[in-house]
Order: sequence, then structure tokens, then C-alpha cells
Amino acid sequence: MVTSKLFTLVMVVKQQQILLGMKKRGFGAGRWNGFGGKVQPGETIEEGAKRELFEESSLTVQSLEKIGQITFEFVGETEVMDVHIFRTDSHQGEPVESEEMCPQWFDLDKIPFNKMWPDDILWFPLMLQKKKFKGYFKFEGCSHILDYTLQEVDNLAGGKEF
Ligand code: CJL
Repeated sequence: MVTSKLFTLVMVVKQQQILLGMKKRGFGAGRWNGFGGKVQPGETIEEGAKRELFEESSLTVQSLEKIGQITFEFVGETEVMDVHIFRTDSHQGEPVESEEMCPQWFDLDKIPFNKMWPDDILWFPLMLQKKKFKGYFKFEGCSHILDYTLQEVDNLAGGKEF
């Protein structure tokens, strides 16, 4: 039986830059990524996204735009990751390093894809153009994509069928 676990990922964008954090420990350590984590019981996905953004970067936001949903399967594992991706173009505060993440602004033409999850280079262009998308990636280990689908969608509701 395949089960899924909910995760959030928040991309904070300014005019010419995007905020990424270097993950300091745990899953994805050593890679730059947006801010996020597991959704907790009793919170909505968006509440979880805001909470993790604050815990990991000290930033607060008024609103998050739902921009993408990606399901990640790993060969040999029965649990998939259901990652809900949000974008915001305005935030309050200045990013502060946390136990989890070391935040840094990157020019949009200098995104460090070689030190990010290999799926990111495929969906970042859609996210940066504010296109909504759904994706499915099958990984072998942490670095090899075996197959994937990625499609632009008009609507992200109905989150389970890619
Ligand atoms: C791994 C899932 C961590 C978002 C961050 C893990 C924070 C766990 N996240 C990107 C992913 C996963 C991913 C799949 C192959 N950009 N983010 N690719 N790519 N989550 O607590």
C-alpha cells in the first residue's frame, strides 16, 4: 500500500532575487532549497507553510500563493512525499539563520541548481513565471530522476491526480 506524507515548500521572491536556505541538517542537508517541512496535525497546509517559513527564516508573510504540487516517489519506498509549493513576492522582516537553514538571496540568473534537488531546475522556470504546475518525480536514491511528468495547470485543486 502506498501512503503519502504532506510537505510544504515556500519560495520567497523579490524583484531580481530569490531567497534560498542552505539546509544544515536532516533530509536534504547540503542543498539549497526554499523553506518548508512536514504539515502537522490540526493545521492547514498553508498554516504549516507559514509556520515552517518563520521557524526556518524568521520571515512572516501576509499571503502565500499556491503555485505547485509535486509528488515524489522513491524506488523501494512505499511512502510518497506530497509537496505543496507556495510563492510570495512580499514578506516582513529580514532572513535570519536558524538551526535548520542558512538563508541567502540569489540573483534570479544565478540560482545554484548544481547544489539543489535535481527536480528544481525543471520546475523553477514555471514557478518564476508564476505558472501553476503539478508534477510527479520518481527518484532512485537522492540524486537520480528515473521518470517524471510536469504539467502546467489552471487550478491546483483536486490535488491527488497527476
Ligand atoms: C526529494 C521535500 C524538507 C521540500 C523540503 C523535503 C523540509 C523536509 N522538499 C525540493 C523538496 C523535495 C525535492 C525530492 C527528491 N525542491 N524540495 N525533491 N525538491 N522538504 O523538511
